[in-house]
Amino acid sequence: MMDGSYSVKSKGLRQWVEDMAQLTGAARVVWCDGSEQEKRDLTRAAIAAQILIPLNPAKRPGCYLHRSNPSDVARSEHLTFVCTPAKDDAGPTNNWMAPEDAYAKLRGWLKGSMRRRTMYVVPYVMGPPGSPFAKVGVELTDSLYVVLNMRIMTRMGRAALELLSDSDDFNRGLHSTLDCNPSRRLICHFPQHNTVWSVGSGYGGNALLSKKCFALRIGSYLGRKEGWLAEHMLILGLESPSGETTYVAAAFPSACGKTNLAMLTPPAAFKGWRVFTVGDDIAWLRIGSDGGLWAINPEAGYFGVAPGTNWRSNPNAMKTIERDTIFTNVAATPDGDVWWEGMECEAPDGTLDWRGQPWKRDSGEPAAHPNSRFTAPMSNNPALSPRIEHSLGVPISAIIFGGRRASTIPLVLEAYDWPHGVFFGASMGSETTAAATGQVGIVRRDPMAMLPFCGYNIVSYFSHWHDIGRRMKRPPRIFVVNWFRKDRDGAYLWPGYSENMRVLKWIADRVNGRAGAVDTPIGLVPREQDLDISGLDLSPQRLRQAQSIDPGEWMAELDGIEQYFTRLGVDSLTGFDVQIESARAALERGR
Ligand code: GTP
Ligand code: SPV
Ligand code: MN
Repeated sequence: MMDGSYSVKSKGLRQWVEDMAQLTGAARVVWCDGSEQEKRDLTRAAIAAQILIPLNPAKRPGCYLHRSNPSDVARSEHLTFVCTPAKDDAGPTNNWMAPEDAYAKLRGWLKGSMRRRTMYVVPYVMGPPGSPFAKVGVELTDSLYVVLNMRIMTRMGRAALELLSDSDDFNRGLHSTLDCNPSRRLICHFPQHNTVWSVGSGYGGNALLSKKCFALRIGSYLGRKEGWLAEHMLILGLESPSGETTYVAAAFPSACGKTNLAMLTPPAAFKGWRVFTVGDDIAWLRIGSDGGLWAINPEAGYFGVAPGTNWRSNPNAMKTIERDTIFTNVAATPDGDVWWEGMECEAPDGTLDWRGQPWKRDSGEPAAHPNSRFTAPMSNNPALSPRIEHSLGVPISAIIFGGRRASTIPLVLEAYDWPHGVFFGASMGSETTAAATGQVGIVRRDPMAMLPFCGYNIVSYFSHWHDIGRRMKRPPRIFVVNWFRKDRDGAYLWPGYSENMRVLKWIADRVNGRAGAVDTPIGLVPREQDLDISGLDLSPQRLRQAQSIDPGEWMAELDGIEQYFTRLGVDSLTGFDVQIESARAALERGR
């Protein structure tokens, strides 16, 4: 911790911190430096305040459990606003408030909100410092939990102030927990001021302002202005036995498998193949001097979904969370360890649920919250890409769009070209998950998995995607995947997890010109001989079902997509109307 702002060169930063301390009436202002000593001090304070519960150091060294307010367990999309001067700039998918109204309302709530609290100044860098991609943010927060999470999720502390130097160009994030009451909760973005004000929530994407607020909502706005893309994407490197690495970025909606794919362990039959994690949630993508698309992961840690994570589904994640991890809203075992649904073992007797109450196995209630998470440093990941600190990032050969769809969408599909792929991305649908409050399991359109995260008009966002495509000499190929298709009995048709490697391999072989495909009315798919299913315990009939394209289902899908685009006010410049018509015509011909 630094004694004060004396070493801060940025006048704009000093002034802003002073203004915000005055507004919130903070009893104390603490500048974070990111040091080990500071981590020890803040952790001790968090334990004393019962914000963190130490886990058994023999089982989980350096690990803690946090139980959030039960009314504050996921992102609050209905309370998230984009406050651009003109409503149209926020577009049809964002909640909008006039900036002056939002500032006025929040000022009222923030006034004196930190009177008995400490305001932590958390400077951080998104991206490798020194990279042309890197950007500085500063979050002011009264939450120790937020500070300790930001320390894992970003490159936090002195490095950020050094990079910022005397510049005033940084994201201004103000966060106050208030009393976690949803009736006094708002997450407001002011893209034109590079500013985010978040009040009334201490959870995840609502409160760790580097993540969805800066890296995606404000990031996408800046990306449009500056000619790049901020996306809700994992990045991975796929190394073949001959040592060739193919980099892939994939956009799946929240809790639809990004972390799992990014950390994939290939199945036994894929000897010599390796997956390296570059990022698990966010990608910043730029056109490189070679005319290709280059990506970095702006984050430094993972805020991953706990339920479903186990030694079989994701051994690299299990390794990653063995130490120095903060667990949020998982269940606690009597021996000081953690538990969640989808672990391979039963919960032991005496397990406490995510609220800290004794868990009754027959209660029908989960022990861990469905959106319970781990915050872990990426340096713990055994599969971390060696290129993670590379200032230019990695060259992307393929982009994948995926969702959680029980029907219609085949296991894998390849677009004919960039505009067709943009149409795929824009028309994506997915079942809602516990990552946001609201009903779970209903299919909603989620363009590019950015529905909750695009910080400006989604129709201009589609044009921006087209524009990026036009500016590239060597655009990545675009694919669609669906791990979540079900049979009539509701069982998954595809085993998923490590077996997704088989689909990744086809994708890599396609972009490297080594695999075949066959045309369908919707796009290109692998023929039976194109997908490597050696050692896979799956009947050919189920695989065909997972891969099938049903003309009736697709006609209905296209109708749904068309209605959605009409609702958004998508114009013919996107070319989406032509894409829909040619798919319809192809389906008609095929019948
Ligand atoms: P966010 O962090 O919310 O953006 O989510 P994410 O996209 O990183 O999702 P994550 O990888 O954490 O997976 C979410 C849930 O889906 C977990 O419960 C996983 O176990 C499950 N899941 C991931 N991959 C697969 C898969 O291939 N098949 C099936 N059936 N489930 C999967
Ligand atoms: C998501 O919901 O997509 C997440 C978790 O990655 S949160 O940080 O809460 O947004
Ligand atoms: Mn996410």
